[in-house]
Amino acid sequence: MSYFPAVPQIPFEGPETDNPFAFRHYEKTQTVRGRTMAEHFKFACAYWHTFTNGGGDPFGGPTRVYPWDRKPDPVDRARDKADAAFEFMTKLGLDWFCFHDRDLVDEGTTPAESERLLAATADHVSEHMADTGIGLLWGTANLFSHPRYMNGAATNPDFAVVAHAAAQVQQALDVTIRLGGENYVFWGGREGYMSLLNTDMKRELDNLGRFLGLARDYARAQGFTGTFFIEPKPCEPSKHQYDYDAATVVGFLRHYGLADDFKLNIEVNHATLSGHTFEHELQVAADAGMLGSIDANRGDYQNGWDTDQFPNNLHELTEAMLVILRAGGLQGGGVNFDAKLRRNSTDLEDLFHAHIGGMDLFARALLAADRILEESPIEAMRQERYASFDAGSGAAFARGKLSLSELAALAAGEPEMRSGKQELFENLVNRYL
Ligand code: XLS
Ligand code: NI
Ligand code: NI
Repeated sequence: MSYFPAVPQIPFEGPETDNPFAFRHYEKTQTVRGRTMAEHFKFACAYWHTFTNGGGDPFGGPTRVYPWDRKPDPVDRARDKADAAFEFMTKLGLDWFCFHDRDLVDEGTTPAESERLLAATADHVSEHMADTGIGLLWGTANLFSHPRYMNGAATNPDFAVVAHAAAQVQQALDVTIRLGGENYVFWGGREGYMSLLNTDMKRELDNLGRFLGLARDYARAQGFTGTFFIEPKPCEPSKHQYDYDAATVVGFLRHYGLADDFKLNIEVNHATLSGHTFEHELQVAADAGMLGSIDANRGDYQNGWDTDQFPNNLHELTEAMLVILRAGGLQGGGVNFDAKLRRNSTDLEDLFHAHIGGMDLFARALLAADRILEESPIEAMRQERYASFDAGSGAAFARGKLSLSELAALAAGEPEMRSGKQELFENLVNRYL
């Protein structure tokens, strides 16, 4: 049975096509900088937004009832969902997917029952993976929806809840490993606080660092060789989340001895919520050698929450692709569409339009960024701003050869004014859009 009978396999037809079910720019096999577009991006479908999200919001219930979400038995429903998911990904040419444990199948009433439900679902999912060649980019545990996690999971002040979180993470790691997952993600929506009055922040952070180390040790002992990612977000649902932004997480990972095994998964809308640009967060991660993966979406300029809209700003994405290309690409991860349809987009086909648009936009941004780096003087202009550190005393300083007094003795006359030329840099980028 087909869940999307009206939608054909999505072809690449080029920029001139009028076909809404075709790619205009994303051509899987097209090579840019020695790698195919498919290799650059490793586009992934987010199981939660695409197959479990009916469009409910705090003011109203779902507007979409999915045909794969009807049967009473949880494993039957989970199988139908997987059938729909793999049909959808195959038609789009999406080679990867990501899930929370609870997206695959409902939670059981005990950890043992949850494990049984997950295993039964994984049997079916792994058949689809073998048939289609679609891979698991990352798995994760939903440690934020269940009421038991209202005060946190690994950072909960109650040890009984921390133990429960461990049982859940262990099972999520098991299913990720069983399905050949390339990476494993931690996003700590409840790992933070609502009020500092009742919170011992240091104790909670120590527990979080310890918990992540235990998860790593367990997964490594099971043979998992992939990367662990932390996904920073400053707030929502907690007032303050410990994984506030990329710089905070880099410091945390180094402090708790996790820097060799963990990298970052940078989400666009989380970056903007933290008061940074997406490219800033990417650059911080890249400079730390921790640019692992990205969650693609966008926020809303007027709203202060995680609206998770599909990407559609070419200019912003091109600036991001400049950072990613300069960094040599993503380390182990890919581009996961952590984005959802608007509540009033109620046709099943809208799921296709959303992903086609996002994939095409990334392709355009990649092509533009590549040309900017290859054809424009931007790299040379940026380097030239720092040329005084490349030779003479500047180079000696950069190599750590000067004391403060030696450096101070080199102060002579008022330095010449040197323009930052921001507008010229901006014009260079715009020429390629
Ligand atoms: C929520 C997060 C979440 C993570 C996975 O804001 O983006 O969806 O990506 O837990
Ligand atoms: Ni995300
Ligand atoms: Ni998010």
